[in-house]
Amino acid sequence: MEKMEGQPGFAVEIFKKPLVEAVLKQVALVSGFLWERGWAERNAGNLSVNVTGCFDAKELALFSACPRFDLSPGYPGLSQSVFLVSGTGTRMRDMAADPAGHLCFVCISSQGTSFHLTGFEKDGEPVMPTSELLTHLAVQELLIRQGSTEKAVLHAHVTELIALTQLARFNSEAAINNLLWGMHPETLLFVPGGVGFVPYSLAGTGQIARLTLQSIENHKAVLWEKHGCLAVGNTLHEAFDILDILAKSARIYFLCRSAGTEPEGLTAAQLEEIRNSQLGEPGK
Ligand code: 2HA
Ligand code: ZN
Repeated sequence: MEKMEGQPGFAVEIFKKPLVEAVLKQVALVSGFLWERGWAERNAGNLSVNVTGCFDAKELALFSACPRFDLSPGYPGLSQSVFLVSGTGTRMRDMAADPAGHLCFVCISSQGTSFHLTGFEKDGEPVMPTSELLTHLAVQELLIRQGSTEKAVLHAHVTELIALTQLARFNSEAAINNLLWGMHPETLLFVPGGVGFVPYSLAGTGQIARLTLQSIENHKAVLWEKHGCLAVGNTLHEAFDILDILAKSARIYFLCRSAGTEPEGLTAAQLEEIRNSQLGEPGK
């Protein structure tokens, strides 16, 4: 790893850009929500936001002076894109108090086969990107390929959703979406494309990145079996909202089960009526 010498000045400058500061405010709020909900124990969860639009061509060129790290696989679709990425080992509750101190800028090279890194140091070491960087980059590349306006990717350990994936009967897209949509009208309204289901894979691996990429193509969120979930949004708030709505459905299910009963769920006619209403966000 190359030293971060000479970089703090650049990092200080770009963290102060008004558009970047606006993202930092969102990071602080959303990471605080995750901690308060119990969805981010220890260093659980991570996030990335595409902030390429905050930089002009001259500023983008300055990243090439920052330490460079190889990327495998390459992400040609991310050429010259810049992301704010949560630091590996970072606690969400610490990031809520000091977002800039727990994030780093990742600027992808023109070939997409490496990235330049800048940010502050934490405990004398540079803040390095999350262990789930491969998943974040794969999803961010997909969003660009789809021409999506979505710029935020959020992974969290949403307890209620993890619990659902522990039940084998919900380990399919059809079964889990029927359950989630049936528990509350807003779930179908705001997550009309449903969630994808990613079978258990080791955290931080290329495999979980590949499976997530396949699964999220037609969804705004995916569940990672026995681990957590990941959502995309125009902003971090939007990505959080998706997880929050899904968690509410899961909670209603478990509350009914705790009361000793199987919930009825919305009827097919009720779901159809919601589908035909115009109130929801357009699905993906
Ligand atoms: O960032 O949640 O999946 C820590 C994790 C890994
Ligand atoms: Zn995780």
